[in-house]
Amino acid sequence: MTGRLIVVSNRIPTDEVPSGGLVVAMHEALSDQGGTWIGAHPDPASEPTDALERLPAQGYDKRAFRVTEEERQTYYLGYANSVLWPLCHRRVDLIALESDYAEGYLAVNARVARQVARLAGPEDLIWVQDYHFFPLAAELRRLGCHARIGLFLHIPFPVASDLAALPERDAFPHWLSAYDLLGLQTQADVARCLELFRSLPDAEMFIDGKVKHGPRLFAVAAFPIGIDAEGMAAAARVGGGREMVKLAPDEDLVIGVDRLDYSKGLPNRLRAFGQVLEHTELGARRPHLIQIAPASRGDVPAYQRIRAELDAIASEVNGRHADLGWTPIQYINRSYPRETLARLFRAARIGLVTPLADGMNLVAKEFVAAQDPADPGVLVLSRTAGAAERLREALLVNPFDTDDIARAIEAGLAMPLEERKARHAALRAEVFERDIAAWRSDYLRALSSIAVAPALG
Ligand code: GDG
Repeated sequence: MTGRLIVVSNRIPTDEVPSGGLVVAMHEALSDQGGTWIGAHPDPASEPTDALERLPAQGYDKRAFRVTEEERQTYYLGYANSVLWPLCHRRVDLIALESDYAEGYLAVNARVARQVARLAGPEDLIWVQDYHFFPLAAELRRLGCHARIGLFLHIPFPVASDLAALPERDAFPHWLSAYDLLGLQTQADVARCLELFRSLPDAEMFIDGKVKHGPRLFAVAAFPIGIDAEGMAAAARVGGGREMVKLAPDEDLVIGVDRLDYSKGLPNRLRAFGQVLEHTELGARRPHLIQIAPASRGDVPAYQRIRAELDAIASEVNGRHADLGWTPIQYINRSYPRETLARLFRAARIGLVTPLADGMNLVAKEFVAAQDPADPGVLVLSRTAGAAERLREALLVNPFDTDDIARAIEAGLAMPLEERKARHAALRAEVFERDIAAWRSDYLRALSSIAVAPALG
């Protein structure tokens, strides 16, 4: 690969040892080949500044930009998480349109572009992460940057008709086509992206999958993100998960782990579990749900509402079904070390992953990697999660249909060992083969194979 790698992501680990799937992948890529990682400093700046601050890192260069408190409200909580996030997750009803959101988003992108442009040479590869930076490449091109620039979108590509709700709908395709490579999670995302460009009079599709839009030619492809499967399996093998949560011998653990987000389908999941309890015969093995849901984006009103809704459903189900010495749902709003999650996954009979919409969903893959192949648990997975495109041997459910989820939980609890092993073996092969290292090298190979070429005239 020629040129240096420059990664831009909103989140950047400020400590030397990174954790979390994406952060580990970026760290490994940069440790292998050197380069620079640019991300937002967790502390606000008193006023906007073009200077980047160096962060401690070994083997590569890590730099942070700061946003002001006002920009955190407009760029991050506002445009990124109250406009683009609901748009891409098919919740246009939750889009909050405030006049200063787009202004803040564009201002931060323009500033980060100036910072990146100062560092990037024409041979470098610029790898931009996620919806916080849709307009970054367009800003870089305006500054005369001809380097190869790729975007990887971690969340679903928006449905073309939903884009009508975006005030910047006309600019959106131009933001995208300023990239050389648009990496999406699934084939379904690629289809949605092509549908958008097909509807534009100034776009043309080529047989090799490239798209010409105005003067720009770019590629669109799926790169399903993976996990550090070996690492998860090793952490899970420590075992002792049942003891950790003091399960009674007649209890089967059902586990859910999600950021507390309205896209994750948590209300229907808890209701479906309540329905299962209605059908559980006295004296039978009892399912016990541990739902870990660390709060996120708590300053956004839609997140405050989902939190209140979940509190109410969990206490209603528990109030109805709890007994002396038994609480069926343990609903927890804090986060745990990855090692703890790994042991809980392995102890669980069922992993519940039922988002209404999700780019991929790493928890589904982590649950599979953590299982004991000789006695594996069952993955219940939304058809609407990106992960379902390739994890076909999970029990696939419609996350809008609580009866369907309840039936899958019951089927999972009753599933014979041989069927569990067969399904798990197929899922495991997929998760280990397409792990996070494969994702990174596939993407970077595709980006670096694009010829360095200025716009078609
Ligand atoms: C976005 C897209 C896409 C959760 N609670 C704890 C904890 N986690 C970890 C999980 C998992 C990660 O956070 C969450 O990843 P997901 O993929 O499930 O979801 P998003 O955060 O929405 O991620 C998604 C992803 O980007 C990558 O492209 O798959 O579709 O929405 O790794 O295990 N980790 C720890 N403690 C917790 O309590 N340590």
